[in-house]
Amino acid sequence: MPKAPFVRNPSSWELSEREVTNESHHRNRREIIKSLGLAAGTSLLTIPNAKTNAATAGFPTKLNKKYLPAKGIKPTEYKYITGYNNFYEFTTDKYEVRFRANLGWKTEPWTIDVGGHVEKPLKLDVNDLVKDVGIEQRVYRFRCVEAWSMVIPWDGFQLNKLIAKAKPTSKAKYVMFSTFKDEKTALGFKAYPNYDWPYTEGLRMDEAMHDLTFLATGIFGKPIPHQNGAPIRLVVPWKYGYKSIKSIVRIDFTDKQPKTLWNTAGPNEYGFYSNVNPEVDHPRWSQARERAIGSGGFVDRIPTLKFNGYEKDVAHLYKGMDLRKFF
Ligand SMILES: Nc1nc2c(c(=O)[nH]1)N[C@H]1C(S)=C(S)[C@@H](COP(=O)(O)O)O[C@H]1N2
Ligand SMILES: [Mo]
Repeated sequence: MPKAPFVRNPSSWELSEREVTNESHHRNRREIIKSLGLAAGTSLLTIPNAKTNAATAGFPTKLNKKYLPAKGIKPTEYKYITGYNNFYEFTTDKYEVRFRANLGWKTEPWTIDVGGHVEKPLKLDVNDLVKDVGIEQRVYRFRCVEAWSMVIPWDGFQLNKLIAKAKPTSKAKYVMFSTFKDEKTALGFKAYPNYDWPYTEGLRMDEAMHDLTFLATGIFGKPIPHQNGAPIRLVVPWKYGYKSIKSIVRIDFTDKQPKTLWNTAGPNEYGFYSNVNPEVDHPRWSQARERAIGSGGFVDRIPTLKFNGYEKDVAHLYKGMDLRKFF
Protein backbone atom coordinates (compact mmCIF):
# COMPACT_ATOMS: atom_id res chain seq x y z
CA MET A 1 0.00 0.00 0.00
CA PRO A 2 1.34 3.44 -0.81
CA LYS A 3 2.03 5.47 2.25
CA ALA A 4 0.06 8.68 2.34
CA PRO A 5 2.43 11.63 2.49
CA PHE A 6 0.91 13.25 5.56
CA VAL A 7 -0.47 10.88 8.07
CA ARG A 8 -1.14 11.07 11.75
CA ASN A 9 1.10 9.05 13.96
CA PRO A 10 -0.60 5.93 15.31
CA SER A 11 2.03 5.49 17.99
CA SER A 12 0.21 8.12 20.02
CA TRP A 13 -2.40 5.50 20.97
CA GLU A 14 0.26 3.67 22.86
CA LEU A 15 0.84 6.49 25.34
CA SER A 16 -0.16 5.39 28.79
CA GLU A 17 -3.33 6.70 30.33
CA ARG A 18 -1.30 8.01 33.26
CA GLU A 19 -0.11 10.75 30.97
CA VAL A 20 -3.69 11.78 30.37
CA THR A 21 -4.36 12.27 34.06
CA ASN A 22 -1.47 14.54 34.84
CA GLU A 23 -1.49 17.62 37.04
CA SER A 24 -1.99 20.03 34.15
CA HIS A 25 -5.53 18.77 33.68
CA HIS A 26 -6.39 19.84 37.18
CA ARG A 27 -4.86 23.22 36.61
CA ASN A 28 -6.84 23.50 33.42
CA ARG A 29 -10.04 22.64 35.25
CA ARG A 30 -9.37 25.28 37.88
CA GLU A 31 -8.67 27.79 35.16
CA ILE A 32 -11.96 26.99 33.50
CA ILE A 33 -13.85 27.47 36.77
CA LYS A 34 -12.02 30.74 37.33
CA SER A 35 -12.69 32.00 33.83
CA LEU A 36 -16.39 31.34 34.29
CA GLY A 37 -16.36 33.37 37.48
CA LEU A 38 -17.42 30.44 39.60
CA ALA A 39 -16.16 29.56 43.05
CA ALA A 40 -13.81 26.62 43.28
CA GLY A 41 -15.74 23.45 43.94
CA THR A 42 -18.79 24.62 42.02
CA SER A 43 -20.33 21.82 40.02
CA LEU A 44 -19.34 22.03 36.38
CA LEU A 45 -22.37 20.14 35.20
CA THR A 46 -24.60 23.18 35.12
CA ILE A 47 -23.45 26.75 34.92
CA PRO A 48 -25.49 29.85 35.52
CA ASN A 49 -26.32 32.02 32.55
CA ALA A 50 -23.88 34.68 33.67
CA LYS A 51 -22.88 35.83 30.20
CA THR A 52 -24.86 35.49 27.04
CA ASN A 53 -22.40 34.36 24.44
CA ALA A 54 -22.14 31.55 21.96
CA ALA A 55 -20.99 29.20 24.63
CA THR A 56 -23.46 29.91 27.38
CA ALA A 57 -26.59 31.00 25.52
CA GLY A 58 -28.56 27.79 25.86
CA PHE A 59 -27.24 26.20 29.03
CA PRO A 60 -28.08 24.15 30.95
CA THR A 61 -29.61 21.72 28.48
CA LYS A 62 -31.83 18.67 28.75
CA LEU A 63 -30.72 15.18 27.82
CA ASN A 64 -32.52 13.73 24.81
CA LYS A 65 -32.97 10.09 25.82
CA LYS A 66 -33.99 8.96 22.36
CA TYR A 67 -30.37 8.87 21.23
CA LEU A 68 -28.61 7.18 24.14
CA PRO A 69 -25.99 4.55 23.35
CA ALA A 70 -26.63 0.98 24.50
CA LYS A 71 -27.34 0.35 28.19
CA GLY A 72 -24.28 0.25 30.40
CA ILE A 73 -22.18 2.53 28.18
CA LYS A 74 -21.04 5.44 30.33
CA PRO A 75 -19.71 8.79 29.19
CA THR A 76 -15.96 9.25 29.10
CA GLU A 77 -14.61 11.50 31.85
CA TYR A 78 -14.53 15.20 31.03
CA LYS A 79 -10.79 15.42 31.57
CA TYR A 80 -10.14 12.85 28.83
CA ILE A 81 -12.64 14.34 26.41
CA THR A 82 -11.00 17.74 26.78
CA GLY A 83 -7.41 16.60 27.30
CA TYR A 84 -6.76 14.23 24.40
CA ASN A 85 -7.65 15.97 21.15
CA ASN A 86 -7.04 16.11 17.44
CA PHE A 87 -6.99 19.69 16.19
CA TYR A 88 -4.21 19.95 13.62
CA GLU A 89 -4.64 23.69 13.14
CA PHE A 90 -2.88 23.97 16.52
CA THR A 91 -0.68 20.91 16.77
CA THR A 92 -0.64 17.20 15.99
CA ASP A 93 0.21 16.51 19.65
CA LYS A 94 -3.02 15.38 21.29
CA TYR A 95 -1.93 16.46 24.77
CA GLU A 96 -0.65 19.86 23.68
CA VAL A 97 -3.83 20.93 21.89
CA ARG A 98 -5.63 22.12 25.00
CA PHE A 99 -2.79 24.54 25.75
CA ARG A 100 -2.16 25.80 22.24
CA ALA A 101 -5.85 26.40 21.57
CA ASN A 102 -6.11 28.58 24.67
CA LEU A 103 -3.38 31.13 23.99
CA GLY A 104 -5.56 34.08 23.07
CA TRP A 105 -7.64 32.53 20.32
CA LYS A 106 -10.97 34.42 20.28
CA THR A 107 -14.13 32.43 19.55
CA GLU A 108 -16.54 35.19 20.48
CA PRO A 109 -18.21 36.75 18.56
CA TRP A 110 -18.42 34.04 15.89
CA THR A 111 -20.35 33.96 12.65
CA ILE A 112 -21.00 31.21 10.12
CA ASP A 113 -21.39 32.14 6.45
CA VAL A 114 -23.90 29.96 4.66
CA GLY A 115 -23.86 29.97 0.87
CA GLY A 116 -23.73 27.99 -2.35
CA HIS A 117 -27.03 26.61 -3.66
CA VAL A 118 -29.35 28.39 -1.22
CA GLU A 119 -32.27 30.73 -1.77
CA LYS A 120 -30.38 33.50 0.01
CA PRO A 121 -26.86 33.45 1.54
CA LEU A 122 -26.87 33.91 5.31
CA LYS A 123 -24.52 35.22 7.95
CA LEU A 124 -25.41 33.55 11.23
CA ASP A 125 -24.23 34.73 14.60
CA VAL A 126 -23.73 31.65 16.75
CA ASN A 127 -25.30 33.36 19.82
CA ASP A 128 -28.46 34.15 17.89
CA LEU A 129 -28.57 30.75 16.26
CA VAL A 130 -28.38 28.92 19.58
CA LYS A 131 -31.06 31.15 21.11
CA ASP A 132 -33.23 30.63 18.08
CA VAL A 133 -33.08 26.85 17.64
CA GLY A 134 -32.50 25.85 21.28
CA ILE A 135 -30.10 23.19 22.44
CA GLU A 136 -30.33 19.73 23.92
CA GLN A 137 -27.89 17.08 25.10
CA ARG A 138 -27.00 13.91 23.15
CA VAL A 139 -24.72 11.18 24.41
CA TYR A 140 -22.94 9.77 21.36
CA ARG A 141 -20.26 7.20 20.76
CA PHE A 142 -17.24 8.74 19.06
CA ARG A 143 -14.76 6.63 17.07
CA CYS A 144 -11.52 8.05 15.64
CA VAL A 145 -9.99 6.39 12.58
CA GLU A 146 -6.88 5.87 14.73
CA ALA A 147 -8.83 3.20 16.66
CA TRP A 148 -9.57 5.00 19.92
CA SER A 149 -13.03 5.92 21.08
CA MET A 150 -14.93 7.91 23.66
CA VAL A 151 -18.56 8.40 24.69
CA ILE A 152 -19.33 12.11 24.67
CA PRO A 153 -22.30 14.05 26.06
CA TRP A 154 -22.63 16.84 23.50
CA ASP A 155 -24.91 19.86 23.79
CA GLY A 156 -26.18 21.36 20.57
CA PHE A 157 -28.84 20.96 17.91
CA GLN A 158 -29.60 18.95 14.80
CA LEU A 159 -27.86 20.24 11.67
CA ASN A 160 -31.17 19.94 9.81
CA LYS A 161 -32.48 22.88 11.88
CA LEU A 162 -29.80 25.09 10.34
CA ILE A 163 -30.44 23.61 6.90
CA ALA A 164 -34.12 24.53 7.22
CA LYS A 165 -33.10 28.16 7.79
CA ALA A 166 -30.67 28.12 4.86
CA LYS A 167 -33.33 26.87 2.40
CA PRO A 168 -31.08 24.99 -0.04
CA THR A 169 -32.32 24.81 -3.64
CA SER A 170 -32.91 21.58 -5.58
CA LYS A 171 -29.36 21.87 -6.93
CA ALA A 172 -27.94 21.21 -3.46
CA LYS A 173 -26.73 17.60 -3.28
CA TYR A 174 -23.95 17.94 -0.71
CA VAL A 175 -22.97 20.16 2.21
CA MET A 176 -19.41 21.40 2.59
CA PHE A 177 -18.01 22.70 5.90
CA SER A 178 -14.90 24.80 6.46
CA THR A 179 -12.86 25.68 9.55
CA PHE A 180 -11.17 29.06 10.14
CA LYS A 181 -7.78 29.71 8.61
CA ASP A 182 -6.01 32.35 10.64
CA GLU A 183 -2.25 31.90 10.65
CA LYS A 184 -1.83 34.30 13.56
CA THR A 185 -4.04 32.26 15.88
CA ALA A 186 -2.85 28.76 15.17
CA LEU A 187 0.61 27.46 14.34
CA GLY A 188 -0.45 24.37 12.42
CA PHE A 189 -1.02 26.14 9.10
CA LYS A 190 2.68 26.99 8.86
CA ALA A 191 3.94 23.94 10.73
CA TYR A 192 2.12 21.53 8.39
CA PRO A 193 2.01 23.37 5.07
CA ASN A 194 1.31 20.21 3.07
CA TYR A 195 -2.24 19.93 4.30
CA ASP A 196 -4.82 21.52 2.07
CA TRP A 197 -5.95 24.21 4.56
CA PRO A 198 -8.49 25.28 5.57
CA TYR A 199 -9.79 22.01 7.03
CA THR A 200 -12.86 21.06 5.02
CA GLU A 201 -15.37 18.25 5.31
CA GLY A 202 -18.55 17.23 3.56
CA LEU A 203 -21.71 15.19 3.77
CA ARG A 204 -24.27 14.04 1.24
CA MET A 205 -27.53 15.93 1.66
CA ASP A 206 -29.43 12.97 3.14
CA GLU A 207 -26.63 12.37 5.65
CA ALA A 208 -26.69 16.04 6.61
CA MET A 209 -30.48 15.94 7.06
CA HIS A 210 -30.39 12.86 9.32
CA ASP A 211 -31.60 13.47 12.87
CA LEU A 212 -28.37 12.06 14.34
CA THR A 213 -26.23 14.67 12.57
CA PHE A 214 -25.50 17.29 15.18
CA LEU A 215 -23.88 20.69 15.64
CA ALA A 216 -22.28 20.80 19.08
CA THR A 217 -21.82 23.94 21.16
CA GLY A 218 -21.19 22.25 24.48
CA ILE A 219 -19.88 19.20 26.30
CA PHE A 220 -21.26 17.90 29.62
CA GLY A 221 -23.66 20.84 29.84
CA LYS A 222 -21.05 23.55 29.58
CA PRO A 223 -19.45 25.58 26.80
CA ILE A 224 -17.43 23.58 24.34
CA PRO A 225 -13.74 24.13 25.10
CA HIS A 226 -11.51 25.60 22.40
CA GLN A 227 -9.65 22.31 21.98
CA ASN A 228 -12.89 20.49 21.14
CA GLY A 229 -13.85 22.93 18.40
CA ALA A 230 -15.33 26.05 19.99
CA PRO A 231 -17.78 27.55 19.54
CA ILE A 232 -19.51 25.17 17.14
CA ARG A 233 -18.50 21.89 15.51
CA LEU A 234 -20.07 19.05 13.60
CA VAL A 235 -20.70 15.62 15.15
CA VAL A 236 -21.55 12.67 12.89
CA PRO A 237 -21.50 9.68 15.26
CA TRP A 238 -21.57 6.85 12.68
CA LYS A 239 -18.51 8.17 10.83
CA TYR A 240 -14.83 8.31 11.74
CA GLY A 241 -13.96 11.29 13.93
CA TYR A 242 -12.28 13.36 11.23
CA LYS A 243 -15.66 13.94 9.56
CA SER A 244 -16.71 15.85 12.70
CA ILE A 245 -15.13 19.14 11.68
CA LYS A 246 -14.38 21.72 14.38
CA SER A 247 -14.84 25.49 14.68
CA ILE A 248 -16.94 25.92 11.55
CA VAL A 249 -16.88 29.30 9.76
CA ARG A 250 -18.51 28.38 6.42
CA ILE A 251 -21.22 26.03 5.20
CA ASP A 252 -21.79 25.69 1.45
CA PHE A 253 -24.43 23.70 -0.39
CA THR A 254 -22.88 22.17 -3.51
CA ASP A 255 -23.97 20.09 -6.48
CA LYS A 256 -20.73 18.08 -6.50
CA GLN A 257 -19.06 15.98 -3.82
CA PRO A 258 -16.86 18.48 -1.97
CA LYS A 259 -13.17 17.94 -1.42
CA THR A 260 -12.13 17.21 2.13
CA LEU A 261 -8.77 17.76 3.80
CA TRP A 262 -8.22 14.11 4.73
CA ASN A 263 -9.39 12.67 1.44
CA THR A 264 -7.03 15.05 -0.37
CA ALA A 265 -4.13 14.15 1.95
CA GLY A 266 -4.58 10.38 1.65
CA PRO A 267 -7.22 9.24 -0.84
CA ASN A 268 -6.37 5.57 -0.23
CA GLU A 269 -6.65 5.94 3.52
CA TYR A 270 -9.46 8.42 4.15
CA GLY A 271 -12.60 8.16 2.04
CA PHE A 272 -15.35 10.69 1.62
CA TYR A 273 -17.96 8.51 3.35
CA SER A 274 -15.74 7.22 6.17
CA ASN A 275 -18.50 5.20 7.81
CA VAL A 276 -17.14 3.26 10.78
CA ASN A 277 -16.69 -0.29 9.54
CA PRO A 278 -14.80 -3.01 11.43
CA GLU A 279 -14.69 -5.09 8.23
CA VAL A 280 -12.69 -2.59 6.22
CA ASP A 281 -9.20 -2.11 7.62
CA HIS A 282 -7.19 1.04 7.25
CA PRO A 283 -4.31 0.16 4.90
CA ARG A 284 -1.89 0.42 7.81
CA TRP A 285 -3.89 -0.96 10.75
CA SER A 286 -6.96 -2.98 11.68
CA GLN A 287 -10.30 -1.33 12.35
CA ALA A 288 -11.77 -4.42 14.04
CA ARG A 289 -11.24 -3.17 17.59
CA GLU A 290 -10.81 0.10 19.42
CA ARG A 291 -9.33 1.51 22.63
CA ALA A 292 -12.34 2.73 24.57
CA ILE A 293 -11.26 5.67 26.69
CA GLY A 294 -13.61 5.55 29.64
CA SER A 295 -13.43 6.82 33.17
CA GLY A 296 -10.78 6.55 35.82
CA GLY A 297 -8.09 5.94 33.24
CA PHE A 298 -9.93 2.86 32.03
CA VAL A 299 -8.85 1.88 28.57
CA ASP A 300 -10.14 -1.31 27.05
CA ARG A 301 -9.91 -2.96 23.66
CA ILE A 302 -13.49 -3.53 22.57
CA PRO A 303 -14.90 -4.65 19.22
CA THR A 304 -15.72 -1.85 16.81
CA LEU A 305 -19.35 -1.82 15.68
CA LYS A 306 -20.65 -1.31 12.17
CA PHE A 307 -21.62 2.33 11.72
CA ASN A 308 -20.24 2.75 15.24
CA GLY A 309 -23.39 1.19 16.70
CA TYR A 310 -25.84 3.28 14.64
CA GLU A 311 -26.46 0.69 11.93
CA LYS A 312 -30.22 0.55 12.55
CA ASP A 313 -30.46 4.31 12.15
CA VAL A 314 -28.30 4.87 9.08
CA ALA A 315 -27.70 1.68 7.07
CA HIS A 316 -30.61 2.55 4.76
CA LEU A 317 -28.71 5.61 3.52
CA TYR A 318 -26.18 3.34 1.81
CA LYS A 319 -28.44 0.70 0.29
CA GLY A 320 -26.95 -0.63 -2.94
CA MET A 321 -23.57 0.99 -2.33
CA ASP A 322 -20.49 -1.18 -2.09
CA LEU A 323 -19.21 -0.07 1.32
CA ARG A 324 -15.77 -1.46 0.55
CA LYS A 325 -15.45 0.71 -2.49
CA PHE A 326 -17.04 3.82 -1.04
CA PHE A 327 -15.06 3.75 2.18
N1 LIG B 1 -10.89 21.69 12.07
C1 LIG B 1 -10.57 20.46 12.51
N2 LIG B 1 -11.54 19.60 12.81
C2 LIG B 1 -11.24 18.35 13.25
C3 LIG B 1 -9.88 17.93 13.36
C4 LIG B 1 -8.87 18.87 13.04
O1 LIG B 1 -7.65 18.60 13.11
N3 LIG B 1 -9.25 20.14 12.62
N4 LIG B 1 -9.58 16.64 13.76
C5 LIG B 1 -10.64 15.63 13.55
C6 LIG B 1 -10.33 14.37 14.17
S1 LIG B 1 -9.17 13.39 13.40
C7 LIG B 1 -10.97 13.91 15.28
S2 LIG B 1 -10.72 12.35 15.90
C8 LIG B 1 -11.91 14.80 16.01
C9 LIG B 1 -11.43 14.93 17.46
O2 LIG B 1 -12.37 15.63 18.23
P1 LIG B 1 -12.09 15.84 19.77
O3 LIG B 1 -10.71 16.41 19.91
O4 LIG B 1 -13.16 16.77 20.24
O5 LIG B 1 -12.18 14.48 20.40
O6 LIG B 1 -12.01 16.10 15.45
C10 LIG B 1 -11.99 16.13 14.04
N5 LIG B 1 -12.23 17.49 13.59
MO1 LIG C 1 -9.52 11.24 14.23
